[in-house]
Amino acid sequence: MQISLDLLQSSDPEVFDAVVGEERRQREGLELIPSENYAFPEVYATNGSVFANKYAEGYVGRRYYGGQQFTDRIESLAIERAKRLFRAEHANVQPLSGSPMNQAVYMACLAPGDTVLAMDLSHGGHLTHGAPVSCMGRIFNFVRYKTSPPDGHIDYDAVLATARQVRPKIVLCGHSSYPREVDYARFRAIADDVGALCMADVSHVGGLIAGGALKNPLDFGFDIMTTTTHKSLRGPRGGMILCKSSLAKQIDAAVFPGMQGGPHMNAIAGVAVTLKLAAEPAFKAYASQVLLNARILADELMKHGCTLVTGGTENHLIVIDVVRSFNIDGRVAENALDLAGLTVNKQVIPDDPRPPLKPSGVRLGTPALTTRGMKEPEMKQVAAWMVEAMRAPEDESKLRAIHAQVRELCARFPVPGLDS
Ligand code: DSN
Repeated sequence: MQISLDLLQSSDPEVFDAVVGEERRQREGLELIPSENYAFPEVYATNGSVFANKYAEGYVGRRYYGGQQFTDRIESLAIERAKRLFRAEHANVQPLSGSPMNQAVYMACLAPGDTVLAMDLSHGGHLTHGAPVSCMGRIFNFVRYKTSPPDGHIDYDAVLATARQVRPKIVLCGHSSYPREVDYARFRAIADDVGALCMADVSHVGGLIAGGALKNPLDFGFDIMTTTTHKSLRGPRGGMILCKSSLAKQIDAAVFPGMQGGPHMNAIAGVAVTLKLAAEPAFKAYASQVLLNARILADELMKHGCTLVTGGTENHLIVIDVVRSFNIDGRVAENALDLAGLTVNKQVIPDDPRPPLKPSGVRLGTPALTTRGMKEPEMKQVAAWMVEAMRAPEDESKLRAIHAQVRELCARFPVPGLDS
């Protein structure tokens, strides 16, 4: 089956134009949002495959619709590959994305009103870790731990003290803007101390764990690990829950029929192929290079005078305090960088006095640049461009001149699947 974009162009030119425009934007700009990446080219094939047509409520061998010979085959492949790659006793590959994935864990393991100890959103946690604006934040009692000055790292003694005070049912670690490695042994010990389940949401770093560049919480006896599949892992949009066998039944029941109906089988086919590719030696090299690139980018930014949250990075992401560094807010920085072809996102910093749409920081990372094959020299150049742009956020001609140089760099580093 080979459906070309020509058909879309003739039947819906408006949608076609948006697709082509987005493709150009991704090809001709530097994608620095740390949760974004370029999927493995094989994923475009599975996403657009006939599996998109198929309903498959239920699980392998226990479905509510007929015609499941091939859906069962790909879901089994995805499950077995996930278990092998992450050394997990059980895997559920059906969550549609990160939010339903974490919601299913809460619904499986908690009763309404139960307490979860999780990282504060502005300190690097995530919306689905019980932010008051989220539905889960209204159903369960999320108590938040924070990072501590002066270094901005997690204060594990404080986490233990809070755990002893609030007696959570789940101790949750995992972050979307915390640039440091997590001490999983400490989190496991804290959960044991208060008799809680220990859960890690490694959505951002799932690919780096798969590639062996960062530690795997499951090696430290965690009960549950969740990860999205489309960030550092380079798969289709989706989520995955890995857990101990003792929790398998309740987790599966919470995903289906608890939270979801039909799984997206085209995404599960993409997860299966992604997990095969992520087990290959080339992906190990990729994961290490993501970390090396992030360290170099952070060091260069600091050499140019930038203030970074926690003073650097140990993973793939960096948070710049742009108020301190350039006396501009995160929205101004994001817009200026966008014009220069450098895509980042505005970001709140710990206990940010500013509102979320005009916060004090920007967040960036190296997974997508590394997918294009960029290395140390390119990181130095990117840091220089970023600083130049943020020093002159109103200077449109300078920003456009930077973008012209960005385009030249991009032309030398094709996007797998788009340019080759
Ligand atoms: N939106 C993702 C991120 O940027 O971290 C997580 O939901």
